[in-house]
Amino acid sequence: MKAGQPSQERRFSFSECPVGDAGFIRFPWLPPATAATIATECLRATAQLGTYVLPNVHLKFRWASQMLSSPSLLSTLNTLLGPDVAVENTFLIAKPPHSVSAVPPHQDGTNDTLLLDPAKSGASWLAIADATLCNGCRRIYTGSHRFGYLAFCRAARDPTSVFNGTPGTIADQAHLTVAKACDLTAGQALAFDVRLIHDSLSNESPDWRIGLNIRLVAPGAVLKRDASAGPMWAVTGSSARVPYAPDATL
Ligand SMILES: O=C(O)CCC(=O)C(=O)O
Repeated sequence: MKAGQPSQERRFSFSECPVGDAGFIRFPWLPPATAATIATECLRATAQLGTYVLPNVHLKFRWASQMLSSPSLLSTLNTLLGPDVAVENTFLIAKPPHSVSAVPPHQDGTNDTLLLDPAKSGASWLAIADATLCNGCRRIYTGSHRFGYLAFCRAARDPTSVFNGTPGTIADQAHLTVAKACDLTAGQALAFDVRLIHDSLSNESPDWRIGLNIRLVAPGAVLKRDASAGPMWAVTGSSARVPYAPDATL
């Protein structure tokens, strides 16, 4: 793919962005008290599993699948994406206090194994604990969804980071515009265009920063997806599952 002009992108006009021109909206997802209870579960899970990054947490934990049935979330999804919406992936990140824990700039709708139609998909980020610039909240690059999908690459591993592995990022950093920090209180969320470039900085505070990222798809949104990516979890529409994971481990 050439930076800025993948062939698939030419099929999408900018006006098809489900969240409107800004590329993102804020909405309330959970009551603060529910978020506080879930934060406790998240920290228990990270301690038990020995990791700060939990992929597809909704397939593993009942408390995580239940978050996906929040009435506020479902009505936001129906407004943005129509009656049939499924979760393609969830990704929970807990940043410990005073940790090197930055996430490099990337777009959620494309990586080396995935391509989502931006007109039929969206991403959301839920603050499970208060998120501030100091503790590593989500930052968005304002208007960057207008670039379309950009070439994807793997960043070098930072040996000082609490995260293992080589995170995905955009190859051409010249596309980075002005980063806007999105402070959220626990229970608040962002819904954003899957092309919107975003990142987060390290946690420099004495508190945990806990957030859940989800990718959401309407019918026909998935243009490429790895066979090993796990089942998609329908949350609204006729095939929606009850919010209980049969393979829950907690
Ligand atoms: O939780 C974060 O700080 C960033 C996570 C993120 O951007 C993602 O999972 O796509």
